[in-house]
Amino acid sequence: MKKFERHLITSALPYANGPIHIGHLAGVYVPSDIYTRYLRQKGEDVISICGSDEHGVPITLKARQEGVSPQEIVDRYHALNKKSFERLGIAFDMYARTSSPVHYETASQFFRTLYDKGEFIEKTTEQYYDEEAGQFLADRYITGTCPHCGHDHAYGDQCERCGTSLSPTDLISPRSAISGSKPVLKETRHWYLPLDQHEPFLRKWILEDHKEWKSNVYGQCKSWLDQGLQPRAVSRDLDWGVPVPVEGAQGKVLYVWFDAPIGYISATRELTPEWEKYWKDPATRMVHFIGKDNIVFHCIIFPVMLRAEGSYILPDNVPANEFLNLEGDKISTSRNWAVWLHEYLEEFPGKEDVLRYVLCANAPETKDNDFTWKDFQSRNNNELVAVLGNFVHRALILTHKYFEGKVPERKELTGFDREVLKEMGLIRQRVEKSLDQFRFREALNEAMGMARLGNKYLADTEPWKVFKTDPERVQTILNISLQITAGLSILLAPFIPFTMKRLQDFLNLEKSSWDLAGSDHLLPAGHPVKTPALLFEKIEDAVIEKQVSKLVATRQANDGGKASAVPPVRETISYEDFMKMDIRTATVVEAVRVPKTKKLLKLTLDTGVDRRTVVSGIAGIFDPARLVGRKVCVLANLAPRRIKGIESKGMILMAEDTESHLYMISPPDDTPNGSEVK
Ligand code: B3M
Ligand code: ZN
Repeated sequence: MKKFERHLITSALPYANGPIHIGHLAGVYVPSDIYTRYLRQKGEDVISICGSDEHGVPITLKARQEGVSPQEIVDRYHALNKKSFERLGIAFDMYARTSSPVHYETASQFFRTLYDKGEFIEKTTEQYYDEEAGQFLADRYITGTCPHCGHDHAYGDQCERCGTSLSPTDLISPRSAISGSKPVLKETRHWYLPLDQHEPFLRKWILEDHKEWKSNVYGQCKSWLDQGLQPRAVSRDLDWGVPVPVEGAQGKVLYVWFDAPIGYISATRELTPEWEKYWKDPATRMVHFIGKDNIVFHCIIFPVMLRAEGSYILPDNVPANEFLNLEGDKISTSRNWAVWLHEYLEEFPGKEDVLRYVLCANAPETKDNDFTWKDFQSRNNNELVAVLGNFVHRALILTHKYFEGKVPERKELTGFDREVLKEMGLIRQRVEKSLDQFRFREALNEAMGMARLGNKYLADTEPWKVFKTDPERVQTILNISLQITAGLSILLAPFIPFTMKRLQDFLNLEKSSWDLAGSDHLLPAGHPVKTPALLFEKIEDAVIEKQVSKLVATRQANDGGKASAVPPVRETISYEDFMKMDIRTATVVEAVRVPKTKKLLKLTLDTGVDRRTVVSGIAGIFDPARLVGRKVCVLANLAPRRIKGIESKGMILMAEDTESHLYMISPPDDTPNGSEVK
């Protein structure tokens, strides 16, 4: 690693439209906190920045749903989330908010600088407008059918099923999320950041200079760059946000993704008058912790903004995680499918570290992962209680039993002793190496290796048997065991800080800087240690069953709501309208994945009329090999579209249930290709 003088750690600013759940924690906040604590323990100059993202459509939509003002929503969730983070020991130096005056000033100034430098282009385009609500429909204010996969509830900025990023005019049969009405197109003027002009710089900066970025991050950037960047609007017609600081821009605010990352800067300004040294000195190392859905904003758009401004540094790394699921299903705020942090803190008092531990041990670092309550219980009982807690307890209790609670002197060492002492140093190095590469699960596992080592050492040396015949030998054994205990209290402190603080208190350990962790002389002979209490307690089945039944109830409530959630029949159309659709039966003759996409398949169809290519967003549910030979229905006269550079002619018909599960509409196998469906 290059030598930097200081570190600026940022964690994605959560929208203040709902509480924090385990998905947020595992993806962003637990790893960023571990990393920050690690650097602090190493004595580095580091600040950790976060805060509430209080603008954007998610906030105003939530306010509308509840019939309250956006301010009321952000006040509520800012307070709740700030407190919850603190209680989980997520030690931000600043938890700011993007509604603060400092932020308004910083964001306006930033926009103004880019504007004055001529970094924007201005464009008038037609955008959807809700005449009933008297409002333009940006981003999530508009929903409709995804042109790529046919998903019925795609948003104006993204289809959550196939992951494609969209603009509102891509949507088929768009609807206003406010009134449900059909929007009209109306002209409006906006400022755009010409990302395309920065492409050569980005290609070099990311693809050549940052090959060390995590492969999920690097890969996503490469695919964006390979597709070619477009100018991106940085303003919106909304009344909630930072006003565009330009004359004649009434009713326009900065796009939330323009102002939110500037929130990192304003939060630093609120923290320290020396904020500029963290943002403008190339000796600062900036690291953004985010979830995978935020990669493009932190790796492409924000760096372009910073560079266009001219006086700021760029991030050195952007360790993004994948998503955490809950009991096999995608975490969802609207379906209440989550473990909420504030509820956990109430229901599991004193078990903050258990959650931190489990979320790190099972973090979705390289792929999506699943949280289950069973796994939570077994990690607590089999790892924290049985391995870590048990070892520490035995070492301290035996010290009290045989040596009045004082660290005994180390006598002659055996070969095994020497090996164990050497291994301690190696473990520290391995933990450090993993942390430096943002491999937190691996680091935690390595650190727990020190507890496993301790347990093995005690089991093999059996001091409780040896004491009768050779008390001197037991002095050495317990001395070494206590050194391991002290080492653990340092190595595990970034991961489970509350418990390791208790342990350091039992040990009367005063110095706990990182570099001491592998040392075999942390506790001198004669040093007193306290009588320990248990570090962790077993979690009984009943506790877990209660949590599981809560989720079962949620699932039932969601399923019960299914009947009413079936969308109402759309407006009446004429027979002629229907007959405009030319739906044919066809056979899939070839199916391959579209490279660099997760959901898209390129299908070759025999339609009886021709052979044609259709791109369909069904790779998530169908194995391409098993599609070949299958009969399908295809909307054959749909205007062709280019998807990922492939011309797609038509759409495969699928049925979709209220949970967005897809079912293929398959005619019987003996239906001749080219038959008309009517
Ligand atoms: N609030 C989006 C999100 O929570 C957003 C992050 C902003 S970071 C500058 O996914
Ligand atoms: Zn889609």
